[in-house]
Amino acid sequence: MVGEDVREFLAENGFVILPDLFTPAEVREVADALDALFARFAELPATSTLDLGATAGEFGRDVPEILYPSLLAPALRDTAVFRRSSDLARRLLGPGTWFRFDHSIRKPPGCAYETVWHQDRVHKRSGLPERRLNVWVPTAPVAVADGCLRYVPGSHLGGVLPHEPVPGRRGALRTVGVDEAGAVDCPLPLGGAALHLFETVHGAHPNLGASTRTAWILQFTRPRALVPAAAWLHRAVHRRHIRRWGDAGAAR
Ligand SMILES: O=C(O)CCC(=O)C(=O)O
Repeated sequence: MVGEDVREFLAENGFVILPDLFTPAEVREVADALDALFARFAELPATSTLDLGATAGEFGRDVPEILYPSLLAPALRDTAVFRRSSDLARRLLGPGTWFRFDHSIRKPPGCAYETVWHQDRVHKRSGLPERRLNVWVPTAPVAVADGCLRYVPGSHLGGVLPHEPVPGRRGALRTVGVDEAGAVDCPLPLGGAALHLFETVHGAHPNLGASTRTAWILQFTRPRALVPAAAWLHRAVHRRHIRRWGDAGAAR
C-alpha cells in the first residue's frame, strides 16, 4: 500500500498526501464517534476541550478542539483508520514507533480562523530526542475553501524556526517569516489523509465553505534512544501523564 516512494517524498518534503488510505465507510465510523463527542462538547471535561479561535479574552466555540478523543471514546482505537494509521506510522518512522496523542479540530461553516503557520515541535515540552508523525484525517472531503491543510515543502530540514504569539489569538504561536509563495495546499477526498513530520511548517485555511470541517489527528512517535531503557521510560512517563484525560473522561 505504501511504498518507498512515499517514504522518500516524506523525507524530502516533510509531508505526503495519501488520497485513498481509507474507505468512505471506515471514515464514517470515525465521523460518527467524533460527532457524538462534539454533540456533548460543553459537557466534556474542561481538560479535554479548547477553542483554537479564542481571543485574548474569550474562550468560546469558534474552533472547538477535543484533546485525546480516543480516551473519551475508546471505540476510536478499534477503527480501521486507527489500525492503518498505526501500521503506516510504524512503517514510515521505524520499529519502536507508538501512538502518543490524538485530537480533533472542527471548523464550523463560515469559520474565519485560519490555523496559523507553525511547527508542531515548537509545542514540545520534553527535551527527549524523537521523530514524530501526524496523520490528519478529515471526516468529509475537504477543499481549499473548506479549510484544508497547507505545507511549506522542505521546511522540516531547517530545525526549529522562530515563532511569535498571534495578537488576539490566545495561546497561538506563528512561524516568523514564512514565504507563502512556496506553500502547497492539500485538498483531500473522503478517505484521504495528510501526513507530516514534527518539524514541518504547516497551517490550514479558514472554512469559508458551507460544510463543517472536522479532522481527526493522530500523532505517533519514535524515540531516538540509544539505550532501550530510555525509550521504555519515555513511554511510561507519557502513559502516566495522559492518565488524567482518560480518568476525567471515564468519570462522566
Ligand atoms: O486541523 C487544523 O486546522 C490544524 C491541524 C494541525 O495543525 C496538525 O495536525 O498539526
